[in-house]
Amino acid sequence: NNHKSDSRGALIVLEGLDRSGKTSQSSRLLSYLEGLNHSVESWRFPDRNTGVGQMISSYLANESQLDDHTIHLLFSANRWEKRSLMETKLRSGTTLIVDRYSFSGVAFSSAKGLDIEWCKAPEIGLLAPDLVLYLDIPPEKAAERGGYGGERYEQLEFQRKVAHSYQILRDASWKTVDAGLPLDDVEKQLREMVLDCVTTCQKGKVLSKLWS
Ligand code: 2DT
Repeated sequence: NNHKSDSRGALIVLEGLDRSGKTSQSSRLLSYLEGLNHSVESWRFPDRNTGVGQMISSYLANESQLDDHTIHLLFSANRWEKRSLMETKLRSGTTLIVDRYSFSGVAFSSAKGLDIEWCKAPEIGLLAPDLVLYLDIPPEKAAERGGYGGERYEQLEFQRKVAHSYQILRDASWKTVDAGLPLDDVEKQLREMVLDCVTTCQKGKVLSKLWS
């Protein structure tokens, strides 16, 4: 893959409510960048394959109960255990398309009533994304799409709170796309933003840390 050794990859994060289309768009972006011969991988958090990830997975499936602070720290630990691999990949020129990251961590836990600064603290020092793509959809519209599985957070009332938390969290650097549009239209907009970011990173944009 071109540029592999002499320029770094981009850290691109997709955020949004459940059923906003993050997973579909991640795989479309992966194919798109692969088609352009970029070195690229698609990641997601939680990563349910690790030991910590298995604890998270059983919590989400309502098979175990955990204190709100405890599960928050597990989600964060699940990112920390992938941090060094993430940095190695980026520095070796691989772009990472990541489905959910620290912003989901803060949005979901603060939606339960936890203090937002407390929620952010364990994320300090993780790699900062080069681009955050927010797939914006009203909670009611997302719910209409159906296919909420039976997992813990997949309820309209809670998704409304998460949407509110995302509004507080997002800053001017986030790129928002109307996720109510047809998939192809959303993809078209995302492609442009992603390509732009990949190019900026290839040109030497510095890899930084949260929260900056
Ligand atoms: P998926 O349905 O996308 O697998 O997400 N979540 C996720 C948190 O509460 N904190 C986090 O740090 C992350 C990454 C969002 C599973 C659910 O886990 C929530 C939905």
